[in-house]
Formats: sequence, structure tokens, C-alpha cells
Amino acid sequence: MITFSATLTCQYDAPFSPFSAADLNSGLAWLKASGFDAAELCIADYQGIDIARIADALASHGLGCTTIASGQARKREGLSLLAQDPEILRRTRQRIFEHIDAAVVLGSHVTIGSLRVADTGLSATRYCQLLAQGLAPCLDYAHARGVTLIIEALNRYEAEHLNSAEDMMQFLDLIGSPPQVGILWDVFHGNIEDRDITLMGSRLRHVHFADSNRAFPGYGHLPFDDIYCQLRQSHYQGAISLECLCRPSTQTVINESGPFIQRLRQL
Ligand code: LER
Ligand code: MN
Repeated sequence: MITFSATLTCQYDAPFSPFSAADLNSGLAWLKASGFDAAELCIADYQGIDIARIADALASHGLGCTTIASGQARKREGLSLLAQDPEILRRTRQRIFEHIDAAVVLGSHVTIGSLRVADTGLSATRYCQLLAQGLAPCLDYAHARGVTLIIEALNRYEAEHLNSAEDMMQFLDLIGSPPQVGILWDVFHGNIEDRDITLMGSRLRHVHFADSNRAFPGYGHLPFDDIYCQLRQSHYQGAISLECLCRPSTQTVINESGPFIQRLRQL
């Protein structure tokens, strides 16, 4: 069964969250009232974050957590799994360990998008080698705790490598396709990079929905009904998570999310 979630933020405001971090509880109430199953939570670091309290807040709204979105630490702190500075690499891995610990409490996955962006130009081969090395201890840590790490394909304007679903499939082959690693396919990035979505099969573990211009679905030109039906036909079992900018407006996202997912469920 496909579950639905939407991005909310716990700590620092995020362009993809229609509620401020301070207003997380209103965000959770909105998710529940709109018919979502779960939240996708942006967490930059664990200063002042009480994961047990967040787990309680989710439970009190009857919601799960699909994944912890880890990318805020890239811009805020310059963390990267490709960092040449060993101290930054150590801190990045440490942060991913903390996300994995939090994911155990929340029963969620951890997604890695911007934390795999490099500061310097690298060949594709070198990039993949360094990412595999950077990730290795994180994969062990995740495996030991039963958490899945889901790596996002990012379009060419955001990341130099692993832009398409096909690139991600090749990278998973390269690292031996461990069961605790999956692919995050974001239709906004896929709209730029991909030919089709079926080739990911069971490696596809999380999907982001935003329209071609990153607005709320329906305010760009992506065929969401077709995409949803294709995911269902390919027996996709993960989450579809709304990760759009608050465009055309925050109120549009808040008002139209419920009817949007209700309509998809009826297809
Ligand atoms: C994060 O999921 C994402 O899609 C990135 O484009 C954010 O920079
Ligand atoms: Mn995304």
C-alpha cells in the first residue's frame, strides 16, 4: 500500500514546510485532518530536539513518520559525505548516526539528498568511490539498527552526479545493493532527468511530489494521475511525500492537499 506524508520541520523553518518549526503541532493537526498517514520531518541537528516528545506528538495525532530529511545541515553547516576535510566527514557521519538513532524511535527511514553534494568537481568514478566510502560506516550503523537509508537522485543543477534514477541504480549496483539502501525519486528532479520510473523496482523506497516548477501539484505541468497509477502498477509500496514550495501560496498547500490525496486514492 502507498502511504502519504508531507514535509514538516521541527527546528528551523524550511521552504517545503507550510508550517513553521514553532508550529509543528498545527502542522501535525493539518496532516491528520487532510488524510495524510505520516509526516516527513526535516531535522538539521539534535540540539534542543526531543525525539521521544516528537514521537509522542505524532502518536497523539495518529500519525507515523515516513522519513527524517537530513539536508538542512548541508547549507547550515556545510556537512557532506564527500568532504575532503576529515573533520567535516566525521561530523557528517556522526550526524547520520544520530538520524538513524532518531529513526529507530520514530519507526522511520532516513533520507540523504544534499548531504551527498560535493564541494569540488569530481569525475563520476571518483565521486561514486568517495560516496561509497563516506557512506560505508553509515550503512553498517543503519543495518545494525534495522533502518533504511534512502538516497535521493538530484537534478544536475543541484548535484554534479547521480542525477537520474538510472544513475542511482548503477550506484546501488556498485555498492552491492545492500538491503538497507533505497532510492528516493523526486518527481521535480525526475522531470528534468528521467525517462521512466519503472526501472527502479523494489529499490524505490520513497517518492517526493512537487510539480515541474516545484509548486503544489496541479500548478505546473506534471501528470500526477499518470505518475501515481504507474507507481501503483509497479507495485510501489513506499510513501509519496509532498515536498513542494509553498506556491502558489501556503494556503493553497494547506487547503488543497486533502482533496489532492483523496482524489489520487480513488484512481
Ligand atoms: C530534498 O529532498 C530535495 O529535493 C532537494 O532538492 C533540496 O535541495
Ligand atoms: Mn526531494
